[in-house]
Amino acid sequence: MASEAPRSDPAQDTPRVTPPPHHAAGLPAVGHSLRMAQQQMGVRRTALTLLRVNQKDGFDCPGCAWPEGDERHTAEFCENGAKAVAEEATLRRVTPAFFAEHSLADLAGRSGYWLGQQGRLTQPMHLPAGATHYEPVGWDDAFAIIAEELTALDSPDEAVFYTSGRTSNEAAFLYQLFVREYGTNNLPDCSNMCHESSGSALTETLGVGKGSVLLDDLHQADLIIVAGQNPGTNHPRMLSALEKAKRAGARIITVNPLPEAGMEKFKNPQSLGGLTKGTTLTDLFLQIRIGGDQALFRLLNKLLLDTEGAVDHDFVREHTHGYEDFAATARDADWDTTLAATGLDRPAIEEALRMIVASRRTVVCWAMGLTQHKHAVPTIREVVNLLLLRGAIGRPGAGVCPVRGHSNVQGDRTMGIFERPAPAFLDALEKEFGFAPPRAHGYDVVRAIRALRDGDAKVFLAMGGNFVSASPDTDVTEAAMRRARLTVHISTKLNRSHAVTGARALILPTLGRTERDLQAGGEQFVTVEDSMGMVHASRGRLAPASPGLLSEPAIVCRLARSVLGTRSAVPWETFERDYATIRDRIARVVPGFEDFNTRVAHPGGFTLPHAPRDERRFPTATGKANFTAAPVEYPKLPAGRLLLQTLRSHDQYNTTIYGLDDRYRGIKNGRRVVLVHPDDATALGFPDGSLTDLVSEWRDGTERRADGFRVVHYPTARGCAAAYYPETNVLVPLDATADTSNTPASKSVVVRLEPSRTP
Ligand SMILES: Nc1nc2c(c(=O)[nH]1)N[C@H]1C(S)=C(S)[C@@H](COP(=O)(O)OP(=O)(O)OC[C@H]3O[C@@H](n4cnc5c(=O)[nH]c(N)nc54)[C@H](O)[C@@H]3O)O[C@H]1N2
Ligand SMILES: Nc1nc2c(c(=O)[nH]1)N[C@H]1C(S)=C(S)[C@@H](COP(=O)(O)OP(=O)(O)OC[C@H]3O[C@@H](n4cnc5c(=O)[nH]c(N)nc54)[C@H](O)[C@@H]3O)O[C@H]1N2
Ligand SMILES: [Mo]
Repeated sequence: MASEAPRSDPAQDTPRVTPPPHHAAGLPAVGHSLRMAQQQMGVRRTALTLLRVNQKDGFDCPGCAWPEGDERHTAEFCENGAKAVAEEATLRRVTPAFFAEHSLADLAGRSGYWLGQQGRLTQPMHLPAGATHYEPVGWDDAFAIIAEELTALDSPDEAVFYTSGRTSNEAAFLYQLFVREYGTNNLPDCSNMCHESSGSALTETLGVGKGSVLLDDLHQADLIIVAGQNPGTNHPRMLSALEKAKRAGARIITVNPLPEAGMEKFKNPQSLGGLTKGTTLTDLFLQIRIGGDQALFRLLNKLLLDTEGAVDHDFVREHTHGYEDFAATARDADWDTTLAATGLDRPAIEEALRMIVASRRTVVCWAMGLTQHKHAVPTIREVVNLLLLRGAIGRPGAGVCPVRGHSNVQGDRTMGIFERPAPAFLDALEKEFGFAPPRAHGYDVVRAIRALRDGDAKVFLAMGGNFVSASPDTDVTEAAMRRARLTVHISTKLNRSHAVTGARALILPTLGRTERDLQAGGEQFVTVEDSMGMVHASRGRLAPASPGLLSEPAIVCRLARSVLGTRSAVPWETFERDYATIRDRIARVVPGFEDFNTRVAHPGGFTLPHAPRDERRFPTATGKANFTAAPVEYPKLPAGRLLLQTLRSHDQYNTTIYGLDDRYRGIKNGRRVVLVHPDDATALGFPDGSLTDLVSEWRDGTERRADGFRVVHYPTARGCAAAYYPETNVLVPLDATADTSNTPASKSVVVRLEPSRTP
């Protein structure tokens, strides 16, 4: 299979490589973000906009889901938050004239970077069947087209409704309400590709699929383990929390195949000290092989069991279930397997053990490095086992901390964006709105792609995101999308999903976080939930990018009226006029949101209840926190192969490319690079700077290819390689997913290097 997706602009993709720095942030970061922001927004708008980010009366940063503390700095954003804001608040515009000039074929031949650089969408656009160009369409006509296609389906289950993670609570609640009243649970979301493994593992073991720590817990921790995460780039404000914890005496273990600059040393741009010295964050760096984490945590658990006084037996007795089975299995863990799986040496693991035993309050943070593997769910369960042995759940300064990606991805799930909704949630919807929601489970992302591929789904609608670029197996996904009768995208910016369409397509442009949202009932605000279950208001101040935009809640309300007509039992017009009326309903349907409107009026918002954290109550099947004992797995590589992880550069937000540099890894002006350990690269015959094609091998014998990558000799763990997503999504087989969570295993792709066929 060869990819049809365009490569990044070859003329621009000429990587230059220098040794990576050993620290993150500080003054260069501030300068870099201001330059990018000013290119998009100009000087005055940059200043006005950035001062509103994450202030209590401002808007929630559309960057990541890291929480804001109670004391806010004047500039409570980071370099990458500033880039996310600039990307949205840009002064560049995509107008109907643009679409008249650029055919669909032209757009499909452009890189994602180019598409994003064209600016904000301004008008609804329609691609009629057989047309070569998108044409302007009125909002009412656009909704009528969707209604026509949805009504023509044999079953509501032939439609798929995707959600990305920036959508507000209000819009998400309305969206799932519309979709369920229409008649399906086909609500895949970006979470399916992201923290689904965390949700699966935590729900089963602790009874709540969310993190159990608050920001203050990190500040109070004795030990923080950061596994499979690159906060210097993806959650820069987390570094401030780690710095604060360190100042209070915490120690930090970093588990990662790559030495990431942010975790080495951090120069806080928001304190004078940060402009000079910087804090060394990591005390112990475990440079693990990709996919070795379950084995590592299993051995640590065995060693804890063997260490006098290391197990919190009172906690285990009172609050857990399954200890005996787990302990019997864990005692079988052996050094040889662990050293092979992890590539670590014995003294390093023994040092980690000493640090864990010495810590009363331990937090484990993780992100995509743990969630995107075949055995991701048992890996995260093993992390939970460790914390349970130590009694480190529901104790101040201790707990699980899955660090979420999109700024409201956690809130969207809380609002019911889920293909497998809990019966209690559906009961509450039914009681509140008087219709019977469908009970059968819907498609997640991977199943939705299969359904489109096989002709079982025919209409695809996306609330945000960039489905074709974010999903695995690009060629399969694009072919699946092209089989649809209608594809619809509610978006702020142009992306590849607008260029790879069904027979007909619609682009519905919407307001972003930064913009004022004026409805018939006056100026509105929306709410979001961060990675730690804090809910707060977000209020945009900028004038909308175009008078042709509608807000996400307004789009859902009008769409619902158009599709459901008089059949609907829901007061869509009232909801559109005044979002407080939506919050009143959320308060009655979603536990933890009682008195929503009153409590969200409080500056800074409120914290959702979390039974394990608040009262050491575990709403699991057994009523206790569950130990689990899965067999240890780790990727085994055929000779001459590498295990490729697909990850983010410093200049991107998922599929949105801000620029071609990855400053913290010393890479400039190019994205088609593959980082390989010098000894591995040399043994395979690839000198530094040589050109290679990446060929992924899947167990069914199929091969997938991405050509023209520059080999960069880089100090990653042996046997491992790293290259950027989404260029490498073409290599991730659709069927390569995590057990239980079905998350694409985009951090463990078996590849071989071949001398490049492209010049
Ligand atoms: N600026 C910016 N911010 C973002 C995003 C962005 O693209 N840009 N994306 C947002 C989203 S949606 C998300 S989900 C998060 C993602 O945040 P991260 O999870 O930090 O993102 P990745 O770039 O995928 O980095 C994965 C990290 O895990 C490590 N890793 C890979 N495999 C393994 C393994 O097997 N074991 C261990 N221990 N480590 C491993 C990699 O070396 C890397 O450091 O960031 C969010 N924030
Ligand atoms: N190989 C590989 N694949 C991966 C990953 C990986 O690590 N490796 N990571 C996975 C992860 S963690 C995630 S979360 C997914 C991300 O998948 P998605 O969430 O689908 O992708 P994004 O790139 O975040 O979506 C960007 C688009 O969202 C739209 N947008 C931005 N803001 C708004 C808004 O406020 N409203 C609306 N309606 N639209 C908006 C813009 O049009 C923009 O082009 O990708 C996954 N894919
Ligand atoms: Mo994510």
